Amino acid sequence: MKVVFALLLVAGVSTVHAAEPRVIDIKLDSYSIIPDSITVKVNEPVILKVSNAATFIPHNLVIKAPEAGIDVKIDVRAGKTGEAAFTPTKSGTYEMFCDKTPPIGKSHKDKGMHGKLIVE
Ligand SMILES: [Cu+2]
Repeated sequence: MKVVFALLLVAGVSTVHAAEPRVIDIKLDSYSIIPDSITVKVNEPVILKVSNAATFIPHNLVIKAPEAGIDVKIDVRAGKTGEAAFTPTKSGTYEMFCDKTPPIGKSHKDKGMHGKLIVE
């Protein structure tokens, strides 16, 4: 009897957690974001696992779309990995980029560190 109850409980819990976050791996390098386009769904929880493949240059990933429930800014030192979580609430195409800018020269974004997040 106890076993049956436990099984029902497990089934119930897995139904409640139907919206498991989708984990997406993103690689930052000097000077690219790979992949440079990711597609997610409205109301689908997302976890971005962001790794920095550079040897010593720090990078970050910025996606600013508060109107769509997305407000990401994650700094990742060379060789490290970080995570950012969000749940998009509105469809559209939003820019993602690295906002690092050296005192001299072009910003990382201008050097190629940009891409798009598509919410369907
Ligand atoms: Cu950068």
